[in-house]
Amino acid sequence: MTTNIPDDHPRAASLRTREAMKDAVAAGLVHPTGLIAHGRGEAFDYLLGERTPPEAREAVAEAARLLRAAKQPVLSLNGNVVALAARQAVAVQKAFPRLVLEVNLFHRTPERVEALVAVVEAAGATKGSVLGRAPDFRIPNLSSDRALCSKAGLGGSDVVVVPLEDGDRCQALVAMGKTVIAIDLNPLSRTAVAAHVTIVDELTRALPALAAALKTSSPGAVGGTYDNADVLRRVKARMAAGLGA
Ligand code: PTJ
Repeated sequence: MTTNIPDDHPRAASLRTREAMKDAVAAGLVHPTGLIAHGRGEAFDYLLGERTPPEAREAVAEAARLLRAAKQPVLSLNGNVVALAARQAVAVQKAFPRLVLEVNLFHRTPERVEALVAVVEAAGATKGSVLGRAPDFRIPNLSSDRALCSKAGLGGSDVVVVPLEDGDRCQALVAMGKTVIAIDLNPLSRTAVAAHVTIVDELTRALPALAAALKTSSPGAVGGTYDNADVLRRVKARMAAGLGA
């Protein structure tokens, strides 16, 4: 059932995205619990005034530096990410062709992986380039199906971008010695805290900013002056100020 969303509705864009997410659940792309994750993201975006904060720009610049220096950079894709931003994810890969795209799911079924890979290819990824269908690696100390991945992608990566991630896998990736860049509107999440760089911004704003930064950035290793804890502290203060607290 399609809902009539009037163009002049003050929340038309948000309602259209919700409608698209609902359709993506019906199509088997997004897991039903992905709608809950989306709602949590919306709530935090509200606290940002639905605008990119300066702290996210700092994080994007650092992320681009780290990715440019990586040997095997990977962007991890789950159901929500593909439904919301397949086109933007492909644009990041086109801006930085060494970047590997890999579908990696918490609620993993072969059918969902196939369907999500097909959507990313339809959005412009080179056919056969999106990994995820044939995992040959397990992330250690992670019992969920998110542990299943590819050596040529997440398994062998040194720098990995994890949008809308669950905390367990983020911590497991950090424990493997990988440099982890999270995109997460919730600055309190375990993912946001565990990652080396956390871009606290909405995915469809963050990915185009990352694509643009990758075109101009010079490479840089982890361990410079960037301080993720300080960035998170400042973005939390910004959200609190948004509440009038
Ligand atoms: O597709 P699957 O099977 O791999 O499952 C994916 C979901 C998203 C269901 C799974 O990873 C999950 O449950 O995620 P969490 O633990 O709810 O974490 C998602 C995080 O992303 C939350 O902290 C949200 O605030 C944040 N988030 C949600 N929507 C957005 C977002 N961050 C940035 N942009 C968004 N659009």
